[in-house]
Amino acid sequence: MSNLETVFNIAAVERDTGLSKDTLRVWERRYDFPKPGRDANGERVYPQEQVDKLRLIRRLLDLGQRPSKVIPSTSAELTTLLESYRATSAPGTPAVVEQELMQYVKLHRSGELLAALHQGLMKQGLQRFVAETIAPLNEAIGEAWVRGEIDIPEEHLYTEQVQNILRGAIGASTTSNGRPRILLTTFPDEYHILGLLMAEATLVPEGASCLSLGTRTPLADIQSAAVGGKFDIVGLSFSVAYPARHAIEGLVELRDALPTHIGIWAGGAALKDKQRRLPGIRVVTDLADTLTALREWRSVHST
Ligand code: B12
Repeated sequence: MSNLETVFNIAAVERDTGLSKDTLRVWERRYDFPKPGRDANGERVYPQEQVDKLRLIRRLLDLGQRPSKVIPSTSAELTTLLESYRATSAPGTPAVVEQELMQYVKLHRSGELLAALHQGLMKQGLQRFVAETIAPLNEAIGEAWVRGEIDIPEEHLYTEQVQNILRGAIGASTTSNGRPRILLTTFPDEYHILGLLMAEATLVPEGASCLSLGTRTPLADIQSAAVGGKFDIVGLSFSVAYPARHAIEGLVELRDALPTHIGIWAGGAALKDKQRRLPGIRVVTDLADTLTALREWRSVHST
């Protein structure tokens, strides 16, 4: 390795690729890739082209490819494979507003993003803003990520600003003592928070009381918070990235752990078409269905 070549230590590679140090070391042993050199202290250093290949691998794993298949391939082969995914997620014709918001995300213009989101909220009102602007924008962000147009920092920037705007608007439309009382959270491996916030933004203007614990709550804590806080419903969110089998197992376990008078609503793309496998749980397919679930609950509990 020439001295002039740029190299990265393992912490930098972890940060850049999202692959943990442990994963990098295991792959090195198991697949003979990556193949780091060593610095003067004997610490691993990775050349740029290996880091580039690791980034391609990370993206393909996120799309469901297996390490044993992608790691032995060349960077050129991986790029071709990634292209085939990109071709199937070609951009539709996003609305002008969506295009403008996407540009702000890509250019890290968070102030302008926030202002444009705020304007959309003012024009549409909270429920329509969430259903008609944020839901399609999530899709567009996810697709731009598959095409390699944005990366984790841009996704974070996007999520932060959407959270800011939704939290403010939810706070402003909260009424006290509304029913049902809904506890919102996700299971421990689910980091995606926007589904929860979108559900809350849909329910609160209807007079429901929501308490969000944010993401990643252990099942035992969900159970004790729901019982202790006298909630009517526990609402959980599962993004499309969440393995449906785990979601079902966890939900069945939670159903058993909760008294029957506490309902469970489970939403998010991971549970599409899974209602049949979840007796005693209301699978919510989208935001319109969230309102239907609310109406159902109120009609059953009005007496
Ligand atoms: C923002 C984002 C991130 C951010 C999240 C930040 C945060 N704190 O939330 C970061 C960068 C951290 C991230 C991480 C990851 N992400 Co991500 N992410 C997204 C993005 C753009 C939005 C996610 C989101 O919150 N969606 C909102 C959800 C939950 O919407 P929904 O499932 O359609 O649900 C709707 C309704 O059902 C209803 N609803 C949802 N929940 C509930 C609950 C109740 C009670 C009710 C009533 C209603 C309701 O509301 C929604 C409105 O339409 C999506 C794109 C997308 N299409 O969703 C990708 C996406 C989900 N992520 C993806 C991936 C792969 C990942 C990572 C694995 C990447 C990685 N290697 O790190 C990790 C996984 C982290 C984890 N363990 O959870 C993929 C999943 C691909 C797949 N098919 O599996 C997606 C689809 C991007 C893509 N196109 O490839 N991500």
